[in-house]
Amino acid sequence: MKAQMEELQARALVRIRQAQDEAQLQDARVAFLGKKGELTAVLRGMKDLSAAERPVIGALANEVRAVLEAAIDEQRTVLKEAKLAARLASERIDITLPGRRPLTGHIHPLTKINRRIKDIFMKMGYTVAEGPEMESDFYNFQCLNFPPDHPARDMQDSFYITDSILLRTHTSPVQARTMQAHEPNTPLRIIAPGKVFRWDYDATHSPVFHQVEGLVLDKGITFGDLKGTIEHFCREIFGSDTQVRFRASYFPFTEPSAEVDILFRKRHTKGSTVRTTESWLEILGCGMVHPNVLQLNGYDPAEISGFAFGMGVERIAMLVYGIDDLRLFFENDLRFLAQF
Ligand code: 2NM
Repeated sequence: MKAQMEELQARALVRIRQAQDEAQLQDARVAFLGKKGELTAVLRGMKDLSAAERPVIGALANEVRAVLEAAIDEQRTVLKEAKLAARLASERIDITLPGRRPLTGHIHPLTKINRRIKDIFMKMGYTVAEGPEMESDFYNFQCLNFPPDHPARDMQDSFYITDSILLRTHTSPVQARTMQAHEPNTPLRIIAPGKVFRWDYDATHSPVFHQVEGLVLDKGITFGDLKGTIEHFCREIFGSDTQVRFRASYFPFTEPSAEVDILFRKRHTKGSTVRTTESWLEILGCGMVHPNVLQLNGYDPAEISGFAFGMGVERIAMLVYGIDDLRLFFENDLRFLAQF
């Protein structure tokens, strides 16, 4: 009987120490110490023993039970520690890895150029004027000396809401509104930045684009003031060595009118050779405000003269950043936008 118990204890200890998890440990406990377990069966058989043997075997059985229970507790501790160690190893954080840079937004290239244009004129004493993006035929064309048959008034070229209401095709109506809102003959120095709308879509035209127009009115304003202002602007935005050229042109609201070109240097790299080519590129239109426009908006052309100009922000941005397709500004592809 003693030998049988020793053999039982040895087998039970092996099984307990081989348990890989709590379930296997419970199975081992049930197999040996449970109601139908092996040790329990041995204890049940004690009734057949002699009175002399019974206390000896009883004590031995209790000893075996205590040994097995201690072994089960010990194995449970071993399993718990192994589980924790595995978790710590798998969840270890490498604090020497570089951090992940958060994706921060930034200013859109068109907004940047728009702000630079505004800053240049604000430093020259201009104030910013704003007005509606949906305009009447009156403010968009009539007050600006556009004849009834001008192509911009065509349904094919502009976005009409009704026969007499359209999306503004330039920001000039803001200038007309500003003139009409002031006392007649009040000196003005304003720029009108904003969205404008024309029926056109290709690599260099968008149906929605941005303009900055300017207007200066005072006694004795001359074409020389216009030239100086525009040359200063070009050198601020394109660089101090920029060459500027005025070409005679025509606009309904100015007389005389001019288009302004800058000499643009473009770098070409072909293999290892670098060449620069120069070409004149048109960047804005301007002129002396037409006497009819002054009169239509409450100014006396005998007393007040002035100049006006207008430019496309996308066009300037394309030149400054060397971009050949303006649709990139509106597609919101981060691979493009992140470069500015
Ligand atoms: C341009 C070209 C020439 C212009 C004229 C006026 C106003 F309101 F005074 F008549 N504002 N802007 C003007 C003149 C705009 O854009 C190419």
